[in-house]
This record gives sequence, structure tokens and C-alpha cells, in this order.
Amino acid sequence: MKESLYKELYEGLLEIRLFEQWLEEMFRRGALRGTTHGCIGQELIPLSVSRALDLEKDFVTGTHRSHGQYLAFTRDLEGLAYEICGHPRGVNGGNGGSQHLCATNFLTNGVTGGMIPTAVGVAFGKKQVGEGIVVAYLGDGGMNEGYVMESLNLASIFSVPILFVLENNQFAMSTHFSMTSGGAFAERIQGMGLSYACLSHEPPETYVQTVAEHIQQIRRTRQPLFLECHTFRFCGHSKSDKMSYIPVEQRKKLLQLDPLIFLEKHLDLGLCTEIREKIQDKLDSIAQSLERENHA
Ligand SMILES: Cc1ncc(C[n+]2csc(CCOP(=O)(O)OP(=O)(O)O)c2C)c(N)n1
Repeated sequence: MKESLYKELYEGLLEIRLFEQWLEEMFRRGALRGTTHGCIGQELIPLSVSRALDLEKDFVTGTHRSHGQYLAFTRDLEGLAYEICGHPRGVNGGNGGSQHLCATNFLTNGVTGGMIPTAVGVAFGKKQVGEGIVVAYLGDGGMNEGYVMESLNLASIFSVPILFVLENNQFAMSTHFSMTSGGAFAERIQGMGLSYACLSHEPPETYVQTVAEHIQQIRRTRQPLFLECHTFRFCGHSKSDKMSYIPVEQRKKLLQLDPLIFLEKHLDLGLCTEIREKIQDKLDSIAQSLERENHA
């Protein structure tokens, strides 16, 4: 039972991780220009959320850092890869790119916390219809945007079925949240009359089970809930950020918390290799087809 869950999470987590590394490689090769925002290290959050969602009835809004959120929900590796590479086979015909993904029941943009008002509006619709819930991701930097605070307040007073997922990696670009945020997020959220829960670096099975319970609670009660996920990102804010604002020793310590390492320790090495090769093959063949078609 535990093993099949670990295998499922490993496949999902590795797909996101290898995808982000593939993008880095595409930049190195000059096949991609500009920048992008990776989510290496944070993958377990959207994976835990998405496995409790209904693709048809629920709705997800992402952030500027949405590759993992999108892949965990849609599993549309090709659509995302081609999209970011500006190819017509991309989910939005290559016009949206990394930060403007629009798919069935999934929307995002590049404005910090910018999807939160939309998410609350969609959740208000879900309330009227009586089925489906909304998941809205945001980062700690988004917590200090006025429209985010207004939207959280509206979610509370309208009592809409929404799960806010705060991916708190402690930094907005290179600024630690203690320099920009007064008081604890928990108190701010609870002060608005919203239910608050928190997850840190629990083992994967506890993580997914807790998230599933929160989502079931929202389905049952049709009330909003705010989930703060303490996390650590192993890549910088964007492509050129080398994370010099976090001491190397601290980074090394945090790397030990990587859920991928945990899963690899608990799974058969042969199985891990097989899964890795399968995903890598898919990514390699996308790179080859881009090259053939002169997109690389
Ligand atoms: C309204 C707005 N202000 C500033 C920016 C520039 N910006 C892009 S990402 C970012 C930091 C966001 O930090 P956080 O919300 O913690 O998310 P993380 O990048 O850590 O995932 C900023 C300030 C923006 N995109 N939108």
C-alpha cells in the first residue's frame, strides 16, 4: 500500500523535477531565451493537492511558478514543454509561455498573487452551482498584496469552497518574509475568520493524507481553508539567481529534506531507474522534435 503510494509520488515528483532540469538544459543549449521560474524541491505540494482533486469539477489557479502545479493537475508534459518553447503544439499554441497557462480548469498569470481574486470569484460560482472546489496557490510574497488580502476577506465573508495553498519558501525573490511581513500569517488568516492549517516537512504519506483530509473537509462543509506549506526550493527565484542570500551550509542542510531523496531511499533502485529513464526519454524526444522543426 505504502509502496504503491511512494511509486505514484515518485513518478509525479520526478516528472516535475526532470522537466525543470530539462528547461535548464534547453536554456544552456540556447533553445530557450528569457527566463523561467523553477519549483525544484516544492513538487510534493501540488502533487498532494492534485491527487485529491476532480479534473472535471474542480478549478486550480497557479502562480508565476506554475510548472509543477500545472503538471501535477494535468500531467500534460508535452503541452507544457512545447508551450514554454513557443511551439504551436503547446497548450496555448506557444503564445502564453511559462507564466500564462490556460487549460481546462487551470489558469495562471505572472502577477504576484494575481490569480487570487479570480480564484475567489470562481469559488463563488462553485458555491452557486453546489459542486466542485477551487485551489488557489500563492507564495509568501503574495501575502502582502492588497488584492490578496481583499480576496481572502471576501472568501471568508462569502464562505466559498476554496483551498488557498501558500507555498512558503520564506523568500520573495531574495527578500526574507520577516523583512516584509508583520506578524505570523496564521494570525492574519485566522483574524479574517478563515480556517488555517499548516504543513512542514512531514513524510510523504502524512503529507498527502493531511492535504486530502483538508480537501474533503472543504467538499463537505463548502467553507474556505487556508493551508500554509513550509517548503524549501532548491533552485533560485529564476534562471539567473544563484541563491547567494542563503548560506551554503544552510542550503546543504535543507537539501536533506528533499522528498525525492526520501522516496528513493524507500523504493527499489531498479524501479527508480526505470521511471527516470521513461520520463527522460519523453523529454529527449520533445527536444529532438523541437530541433528537427527548427525550434531549438
Ligand atoms: C504585482 C507584482 N509585483 C512584483 C512582481 C515581480 N515578482 C515576480 S515574482 C516575485 C516574488 C514572488 O515571491 P513569492 O510570492 O514568495 O513566490 P515565489 O517566487 O517564492 O514562488 C516578484 C516580486 C510581480 N510579478 N507582480
